[in-house]
Amino acid sequence: MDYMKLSKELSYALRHAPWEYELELDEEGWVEISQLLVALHESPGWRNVTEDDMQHMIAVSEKKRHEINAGRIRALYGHSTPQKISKIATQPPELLYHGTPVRAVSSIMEHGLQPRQRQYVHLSADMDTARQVGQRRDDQPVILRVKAGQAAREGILFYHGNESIWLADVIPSRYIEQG
Ligand code: HQG
Repeated sequence: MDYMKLSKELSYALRHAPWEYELELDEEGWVEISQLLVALHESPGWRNVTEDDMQHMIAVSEKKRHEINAGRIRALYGHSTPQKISKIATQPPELLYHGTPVRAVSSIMEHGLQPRQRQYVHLSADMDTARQVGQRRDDQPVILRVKAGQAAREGILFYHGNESIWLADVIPSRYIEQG
């Protein structure tokens, strides 16, 4: 079993295109694993995939992208589906980080951090994670510091994704520092 491939397939289904699997995410992004399996079993590459494979994939993944509970599975972050996944706002750490390509910085400092194609802005709890996120698009990404504590106290909403990822609504540039 190629667990990385399975993770990508499930991320696609649970973050971006559940309708292609005849699934509907509930308000918190959950779907029944049994329904997901019905759809996966129709495709030749996933004919034998099981819930145990999904459990194992989550256990061996470097990043906690998905979670399983009581026969259901969901993506923890990254959604782009039209209906916004509801999250409970919580107080973030004082500082969060965001890794981005050099070419995006001037626009971010002008317009703030925007969710772009996703439902929420994604922030990292530490600089290493932010660097890895930024390196998807630039060998030498810029790591921005986000004054999350202050932003939250002033009304910007933050949400927990996993232990290293936080989500937020648009973050105005006054809370963002470079270098
Ligand atoms: C940028 C992956 C111009 C932003 C990662 C980013 C993460 C702006 C891009 C997770 C902007 C959006 C999310 C503005 C934001 N002007 N550019 N005003 N505001 N941007 O992929 O944070 O491996 O939607 O800097 O590791 O890169 O798939 O967000 O470069 O955790 O699990 O617009 O996705 O996780 O890109 O990544 P994305 P992201 P997985």
